[in-house]
Amino acid sequence: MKIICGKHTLDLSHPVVMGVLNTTPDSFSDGGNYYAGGALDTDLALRRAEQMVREGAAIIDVGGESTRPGAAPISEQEELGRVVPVVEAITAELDVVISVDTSTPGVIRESAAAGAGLINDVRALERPGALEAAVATGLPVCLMHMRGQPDNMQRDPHYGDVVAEVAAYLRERQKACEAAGIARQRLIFDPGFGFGKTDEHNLTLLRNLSELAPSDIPLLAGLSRKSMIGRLLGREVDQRLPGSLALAMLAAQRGARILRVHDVAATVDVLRMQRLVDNPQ
Ligand code: 9MG
Repeated sequence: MKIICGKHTLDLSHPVVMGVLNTTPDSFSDGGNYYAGGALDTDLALRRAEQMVREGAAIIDVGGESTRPGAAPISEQEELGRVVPVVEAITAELDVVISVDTSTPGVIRESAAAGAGLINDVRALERPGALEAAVATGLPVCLMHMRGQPDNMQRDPHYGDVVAEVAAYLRERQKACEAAGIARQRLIFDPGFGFGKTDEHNLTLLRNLSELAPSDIPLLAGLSRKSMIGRLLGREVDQRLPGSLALAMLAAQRGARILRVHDVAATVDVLRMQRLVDNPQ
């Protein structure tokens, strides 16, 4: 299974790691890391991207708008200023697929022009103009399921059958994308762990991950350091590595082809061990 991301071809015959690079001042686990004197320092962000590539990340996911529960939206100008300079710097310096975590049409367009190879949209291209912007770039898109919006999504989420409802939503967004001109071969599905879901919803989705996408559409799973781990194990954000690694491996065993993580080196080791066990030479 391969996916063409601009000038790169991503081989998904085995699970790969997407390293998180949040250029927000306020993300839940790595917010503010690339700020100096109150301003975004592109060089600090580039150094972190470089480190993640050295550690084995196949994709760097650059995001300028926080999507943690309770986060408030920001203006397009603000988001452009947090994302595009970092995409330009990585494009100039590193040979890696750059994914842009955005729902904003202008950010989709300008990031693609700056060298991004993948659009990662937690709103599955539902923001007005996002679908058209994504079509125009020709890039692949990760369609994620979210119930509600970041500022209200964790207020008592309900489902009749969470697996069926998430799968149906992703299928419906697939059809909208195909009708607009984004081929099936350019789509990635993501159940959106923690986005309008209780811990039990998240666990049920993980148990049934392989049911959420047809076999030719790759699945992305983002579980790293999420608050579910904090609640289930009683761990603060900086104590969630073991829980994150266990969930990454469980997701890979259930069919995830892309793991979105903060701790790249450790996750790459876990996936390498899994591959050695599951694919004896
Ligand atoms: C931006 N972002 C935060 N969590 C995420 C997740 O679980 N999946 C995707 N695709 N993006 C996410």
